[in-house]
Amino acid sequence: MLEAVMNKPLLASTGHSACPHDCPSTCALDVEIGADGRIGRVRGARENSYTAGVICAKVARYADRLYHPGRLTNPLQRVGEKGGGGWREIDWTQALDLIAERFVAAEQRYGSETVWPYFYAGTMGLIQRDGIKRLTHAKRYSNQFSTICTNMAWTGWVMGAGALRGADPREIAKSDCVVIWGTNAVASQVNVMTHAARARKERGAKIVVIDIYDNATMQQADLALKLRPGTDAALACALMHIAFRDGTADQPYLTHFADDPTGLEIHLRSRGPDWAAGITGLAVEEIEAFAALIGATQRTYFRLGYGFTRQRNGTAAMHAALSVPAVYGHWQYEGGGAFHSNSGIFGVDASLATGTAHLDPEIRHLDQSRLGAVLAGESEALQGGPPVTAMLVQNTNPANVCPDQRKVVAGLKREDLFIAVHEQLMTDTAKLADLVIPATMFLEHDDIYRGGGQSHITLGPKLVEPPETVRSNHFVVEELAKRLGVANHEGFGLTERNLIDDLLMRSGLERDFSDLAEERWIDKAVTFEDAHFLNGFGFADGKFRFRPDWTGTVAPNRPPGSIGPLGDHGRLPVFPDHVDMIEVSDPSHPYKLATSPARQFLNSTFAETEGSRSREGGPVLMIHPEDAAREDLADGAMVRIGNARGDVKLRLRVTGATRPGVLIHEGLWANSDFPDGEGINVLTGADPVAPYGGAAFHDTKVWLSTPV
Ligand SMILES: Nc1nc2c(c(=O)[nH]1)N[C@H]1C(S)=C(S)[C@@H](COP(=O)(O)OP(=O)(O)OC[C@H]3O[C@@H](n4cnc5c(=O)[nH]c(N)nc54)[C@H](O)[C@@H]3O)O[C@H]1N2
Ligand SMILES: Nc1nc2c(c(=O)[nH]1)N[C@H]1C(S)=C(S)[C@@H](COP(=O)(O)OP(=O)(O)OC[C@H]3O[C@@H](n4cnc5c(=O)[nH]c(N)nc54)[C@H](O)[C@@H]3O)O[C@H]1N2
Ligand code: SF4
Ligand SMILES: [Mo]
Repeated sequence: MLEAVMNKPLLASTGHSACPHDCPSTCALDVEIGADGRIGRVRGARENSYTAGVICAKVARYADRLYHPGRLTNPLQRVGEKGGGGWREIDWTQALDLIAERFVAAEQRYGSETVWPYFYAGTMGLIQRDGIKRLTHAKRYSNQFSTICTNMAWTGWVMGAGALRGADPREIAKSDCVVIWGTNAVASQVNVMTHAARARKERGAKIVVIDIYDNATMQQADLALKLRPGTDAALACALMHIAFRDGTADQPYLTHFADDPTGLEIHLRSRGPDWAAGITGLAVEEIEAFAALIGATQRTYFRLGYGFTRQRNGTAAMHAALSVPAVYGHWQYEGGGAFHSNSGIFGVDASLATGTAHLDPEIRHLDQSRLGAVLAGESEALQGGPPVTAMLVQNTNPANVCPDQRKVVAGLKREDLFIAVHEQLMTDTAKLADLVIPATMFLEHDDIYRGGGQSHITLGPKLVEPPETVRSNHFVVEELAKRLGVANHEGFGLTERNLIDDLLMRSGLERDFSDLAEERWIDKAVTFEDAHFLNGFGFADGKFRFRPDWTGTVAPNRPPGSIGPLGDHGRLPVFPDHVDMIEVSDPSHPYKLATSPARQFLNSTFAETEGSRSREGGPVLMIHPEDAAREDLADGAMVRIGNARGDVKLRLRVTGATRPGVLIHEGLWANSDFPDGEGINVLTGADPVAPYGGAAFHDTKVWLSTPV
C-alpha cells in the first residue's frame, strides 16, 4: 500500500479540454496530469453549466485508452494478402511517400475522383476531423456525403421548425415534465439526466421515456412507453388528436405560429388513441395518460433523440414528434418546448481549415453509408463516375460501423483498391488496409469543439506528448499536400493553432487560441425568444410546418449539386402520419432487430478497452421470454439471426426488457468479437432513407434459427 502511494506520481497540474467523441454532450473536461506527464483521472468541469461536473464512466477512465497496450506506434505496411494479418514496419517518410505515389497513380489512370478521402466522427474536433476536406478540395478528390448519423433526425426537425436549434437544454432543470423520446440518454448523453434529475428533485417533475425496450433510461421513468419500432409517428398523431378533442390544443398559439392547424385537426380525426394503440402496441390508457399529463403541464420539454429516427420512416417520425409541442403550445414557456440539436446556432466559419475556397460543386459527393455499393462499383452509387481505387481513412471504422457489412468488407478487400487507414488502434478497418499509420489521441493534439446537445464552443489544447512516432491528422494532411503538389494552396502550411485562430476570427468571436485557453469555452446560446421560436419559426412566414415541403431546399446536410430526393420519398405523408415504410416483419422474418448503443462504448470506440469490455460482458441478443419459450430456447443459448444481407451468431439473453417480436443488440462490438468474425452490421441495410439519405440502423427484419 505504502509502495503504491509512493509510486503514484504527484499531481502536477489539471489540464482543461473537451470530450472529442461523437456524443451530443461534448463535455468540458478537467484532466489530471502527473509530474511524469501521464494523465490520471478525467472529470467533468463543474463550472460548465451544461457539463455540471458530470461525465460518463468510459471517458473518466481515459487512461485505459491513452495507454492501451494495443496502441499503434509505427506505420505498418501490409505483407501478404489483405486482412491476412501480415505487416512490416516502415518509417513515416516511406509511408507518406507511398500514399502519395498510389494516389497519383490512381489519379493518372481514372482521374482525381477515383481518390476518396473518408472520415467521420472518431474525433469531433473541427481541425483534426475536417482538415481532410482541405486536401480533398485542393486535389479535386471525391467528396463525402455524410449520411450515417444525423440526416433523418436533422431533416425531420428542420422540415417542421425551419432551423436546427431549440429550447436551451439547461432549461430541462426548470421543466415540470421531461419527455425523453428515442434517446437512451443514460447511456448516450448522460448530462440530459443530470438536468432532468434536478427538475425531478427540485420541482417534482415527471419523466416520460419513449423507447422500444426497457433500457437504463426507461428504468428512471415515471411513465414508460415501450412501443413497437418505427411507430412513433402514430403515438404523436394520437397525442395531437386528443389535444384537439379535449381542447388542450393551444388555438391562439396555433393561429399565430402554425401553417395549417385546421387541416391538421381534420387529418387527425381518424387518428385517435384506438388507432394508435393498434399500431404502436401501447394501451389506449397509456396514450390517454400521457396526453393528459402534457395537456395539463405547460412546462413540458421534449428531448427528441436520434434513435427513433434510425428507421426508414424516421424523418417523418421526427417531424411528427416535433409537431406535438407546437399543437399544445409548450414552446411559449420556460422549461417547455423541444430540443434535438443546437448544431444550427454556432455560425462557426472553418472555411480556411476545410479549404472551401477550392471546392468545386461539380465534383461528386459519394454517400458515406453506401460505401459497400460504392466499392462494389454500382454505377448509381458512383453517380456514373470512375471507380474508387484509392482511399485515406481517418477517424472512422467503416468495416465495423457501416451498414451492409458484407458488401463493405468485400469492397475493402479488393486488390485493386489502395487503402491507408490512420488509426489509434488496430480496428476492423485497419486490419484490411494496405497501410496503417498511427494517430494521436485528443489530449495529444490541439483542437476546438462545438456542442450538438448544448451550446458551447470548447477548446481542447494539446496537454500531453504523444508517443514519439505517432502523428496527428493535421500532420498527415499537411505532409500529403506537400507530396501531392498543393502545399501552396490557401489554408496549407499553417499549424493547428493558426487554423483555430483563423476560425475564431472569421466566426466573429473576437478572441484567439490563447484567450480561449484562459476562458475554456464560449457559450453561444441564443436568446430565450430565438430558442423558443417566439420570433417565429425559421421560414419566411415564421410558421411551423405541419405540412412540410419534404423535398424542399431547407434540408441540412444536403451537399451542393443534385443529390436527392432519395429513398421512398413519394410516400412521405402530407401531414404527420404513420407510414409503413419500415421493414415490416413477415412470416420468413418474424423479428425486428434494433442495434442500440452500449453504455460503455461510443460507437466502435472503447470496444477495445478492458474496463468497458468487462462491464458490457460480451455481444448478446436480447429476446422476450414469450419468444424464447415459443422457440424453446433458454438464456445463454446460441442462435443465428439473418436476412437477405447476411447472418450472425449470438448468445441469447432472455429478458422482459424487450417486447415480443423485438430483438435488441447493444453496441458495436468488434467484428472479431463475434464467433464468425463478422459484426452486427452484416444485418443492417444501406438503402438511403427518404428524403435525404441516412442509415436505418434500428430497422431490420430478421429470422432466427437453431441449431447454429
Ligand atoms: N454510450 C454510448 N453513447 C453514445 C453512443 C454510443 O454508441 N454509446 N453513440 C453516440 C452517437 S454517434 C450518437 S449519434 C448518439 C445517439 O444517441 P441516441 O439519440 O440515444 O440514439 P441511438 O443511440 O441511436 O438510440 C437511442 C434509443 O432509441 C431506441 N430506438 C430504436 N428504434 C426506435 C423507435 O422506433 N422508436 C423509439 N422511440 N425508440 C427507438 C433505441 O433502442 C435506443 O434505446 O449517441 C452518442 N453517444
Ligand atoms: N449497428 C449500428 N451501427 C452504427 C450505429 C448504430 O447505432 N448501430 N451508429 C452509427 C452512428 S450514429 C455513427 S455516428 C457511426 C460512427 O462511427 P465512426 O465514425 O466509425 O465512430 P467511432 O467508432 O467512434 O470512431 C472511429 C475511429 O476513430 C478513431 N479516432 C478517434 N480519434 C481519432 C483521431 O484524432 N485521428 C484518427 N486518425 N482516428 C481517430 C478511433 O480510434 C475509432 O477507431 O456509427 C454508426 N454505426
Ligand atoms: S462521451 Fe459524452 S458523456 Fe461521456 S464525456 Fe464524452 S461528451 Fe461527456
Ligand atoms: Mo452518431
